[in-house]
Amino acid sequence: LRSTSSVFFTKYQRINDIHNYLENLAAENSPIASILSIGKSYEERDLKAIKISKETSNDKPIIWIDAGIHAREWISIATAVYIAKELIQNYNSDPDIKSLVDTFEWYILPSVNPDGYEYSHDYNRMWRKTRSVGTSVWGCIGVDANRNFGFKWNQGGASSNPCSDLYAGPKAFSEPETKAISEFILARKNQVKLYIATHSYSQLWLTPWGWTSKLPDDYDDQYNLANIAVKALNSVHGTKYQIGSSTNLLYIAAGGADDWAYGVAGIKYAYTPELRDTGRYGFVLPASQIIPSGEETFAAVKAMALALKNE
Ligand code: ING
Ligand code: ZN
Repeated sequence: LRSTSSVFFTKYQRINDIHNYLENLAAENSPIASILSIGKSYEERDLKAIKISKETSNDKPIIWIDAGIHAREWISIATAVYIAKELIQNYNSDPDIKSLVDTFEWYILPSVNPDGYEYSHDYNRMWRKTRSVGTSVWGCIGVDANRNFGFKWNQGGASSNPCSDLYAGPKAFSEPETKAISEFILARKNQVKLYIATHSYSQLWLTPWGWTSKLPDDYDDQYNLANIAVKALNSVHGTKYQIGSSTNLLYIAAGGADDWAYGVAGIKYAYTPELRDTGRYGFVLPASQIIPSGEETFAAVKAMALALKNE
């Protein structure tokens, strides 16, 4: 890789620089990586993902990782790019990673909400929602994309008020960003074995459900795989994560991505990791923590994938 890559993770990059980094990563490693756009954001930015796979057949099991659905959760985006880099750069040197890239098709979408991400750099560091312009008489903009998925939509922990930070939108999948993810996943739903929607902050490895305090039938399996993730994560820098359902550890919140992935797409292992920290810096996590967060989160994802591979 070019020397620019060594400084890439020393700051929170803008969306164009992230896209350029991914393009270079793929171009320089074309046998195992390629770029795709799964759609466009409201402001017509590409929803750019990197596919990491050794092409052997068309129906390999899929691991999906996204991040940045909430604009201000910058560490999730940087960490997702870091995970892509690790998978690619260690393919030849780490036999476990080689086996994971040979076994799975990985799709990593670091910025689900690029419009909001750019807005959070230029105008409001605490922006959470998309940037879609609705019909609100108050002139309020944006939808909480993690309340916009089409499962139990707007049935709790979401708002019908366009000025709320938890606005569920005028209807399920009103946002081009959530719509694009749902179409991409549904077209491959029988292949997707692991769905990870990365957020920050709180150091939690969340499982479904978000819409109810009841636990799903698969909770024991979901918990056990999360436990493998959190143990591996902890072994890197000692960072502690808790495991539990979103409702039980946080609050009721219907219309989230992991509930939809599990409840509609039928993906048993659907998670929402909430990355560093526990509130000292919150969303404004110093850039010096990008690499440690990347290292430990990659260890978690790698451990999960190895466990699934051997399942
Ligand atoms: N937390 C998540 C949120 O969207 C969550 C918690 C996870 C809710 C899964 C619903 C489903 O509120 C953050 N930090 O955004
Ligand atoms: Zn979030």
